[in-house]
Amino acid sequence: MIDESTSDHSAVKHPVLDVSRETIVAIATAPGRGGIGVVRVSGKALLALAQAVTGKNVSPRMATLVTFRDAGGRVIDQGIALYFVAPHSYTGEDVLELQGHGGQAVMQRLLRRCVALGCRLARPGEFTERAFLNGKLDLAQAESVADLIEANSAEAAQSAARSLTGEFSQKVHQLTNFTTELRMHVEACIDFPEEEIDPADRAAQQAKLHHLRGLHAILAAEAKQGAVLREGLTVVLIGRPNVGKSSLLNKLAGDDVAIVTPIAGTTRDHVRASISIDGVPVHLIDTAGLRETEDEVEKIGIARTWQAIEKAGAALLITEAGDTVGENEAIILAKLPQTLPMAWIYNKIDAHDQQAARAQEGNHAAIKISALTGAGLPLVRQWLLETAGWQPISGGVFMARERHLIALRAAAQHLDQAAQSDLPFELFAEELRLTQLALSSITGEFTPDDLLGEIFGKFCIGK
Ligand SMILES: Nc1nc2c(ncn2[C@@H]2O[C@H](COP(=O)(O)OP(=O)(O)OP(=O)(O)O)[C@@H](O)[C@H]2O)c(=O)[nH]1
Ligand SMILES: [Mg+2]
Repeated sequence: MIDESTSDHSAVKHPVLDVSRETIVAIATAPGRGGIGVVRVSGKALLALAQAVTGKNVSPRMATLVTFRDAGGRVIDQGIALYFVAPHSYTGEDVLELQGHGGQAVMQRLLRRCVALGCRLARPGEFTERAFLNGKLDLAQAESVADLIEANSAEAAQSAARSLTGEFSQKVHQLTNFTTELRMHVEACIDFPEEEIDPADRAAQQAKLHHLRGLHAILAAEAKQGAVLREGLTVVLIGRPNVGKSSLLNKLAGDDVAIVTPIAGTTRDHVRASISIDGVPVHLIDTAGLRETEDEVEKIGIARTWQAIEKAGAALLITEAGDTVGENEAIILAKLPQTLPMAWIYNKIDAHDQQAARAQEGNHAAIKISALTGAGLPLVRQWLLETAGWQPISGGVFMARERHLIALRAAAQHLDQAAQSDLPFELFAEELRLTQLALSSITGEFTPDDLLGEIFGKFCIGK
């Protein structure tokens, strides 16, 4: 967005660009102060724009030291202009990068200058959308650009980078090509009566299908792990007052995020902390202790606890070592969603002379810990990773989204259908066609416009 409060006099009445060409501009660097800030422009024939802003003829792919000036000739900044000629640029169009000093006012003035010269402010993700539309990236790669920017752990960044370089897409293409090959083989049989088909042909097709399903299963497992790295797990810490929920949150977060006191009913509002366990983002929510109360504020806190439980992916139900989960927690347990994965945490083992341990109690993992000393915390972290669905796999992980998992699941279903014994060739071929369709939606060969809008709309501006 242009900050209207930034006053300069760079607005000119006669843009040098033909607006219908839709040249877009945005500040590509993060808001705030930085050593360098970049304004990026993408469109057609940007030399005139470069000349107007810098007063120089910039050469393609050369870093040119220039002075950026407003319409009145006043200096905006001194910096570097970089010009990339289509199609050898990020977007596949002509791209001009104006690198100045990374101050908000400087960047805003440079941006306003470009807009005054006929550029339009880019929508979120529009540079990458153009890259996709111009065939520079496929859809899975384009999505990984946003995932890479958003990655909060080295593991998430690494898996997004693998998707960006096209490793994930290549595997999807490999599966699609294999499916096409098999489909051609099957379709070649459609025109012949069943009795004329060599049984060896059928056997060869089944063998190929078996191989295809094996490849698919590996890719689906890798993608699922990628989705875990991206989405992580939201966990609520619940239990009666004073059992040590806030203490556990603080210990897991490695910081005094929540107030801890011996007074029951200390935590009233949610306290959140996001941590990374082996690169998997885990969002912890400490809640108000659940009990009957007449205190108005505490009542609201307790209502919020139940709201948090509804949205959580898992719960840690905390009690004191020496107590039995179930008796005191009966009311809480009765109200919890049946499907919510839950571990029972027996806290304060230091005060009860017990050892850290993990066991199974009925359907639940039971973990003995001390939030005070940290004993047993590795067991809690391990349970959280398992519950998030994290299983480190040897081949590495691709950053994948729910959309990709849905497509891979659809492909798996069609492959399962195709594997039914004695399926007529027409139906076999049709299942393979549907498999192809599902797979190619991942890389964006057949993707509806509204889906594209949704994907790129979630990018940051300038990317
Ligand atoms: N000995 C011992 N004391 C603990 C441990 N964990 C927490 N405590 C103490 O228990 C008291 C309550 O801890 P909190 O973490 O505030 O408990 P809470 O469950 O968040 O309580 P509410 O917010 O009131 O619901 C504090 O005095 C803590 O120091 C532990 O592992 N060992
Ligand atoms: Mg608390």
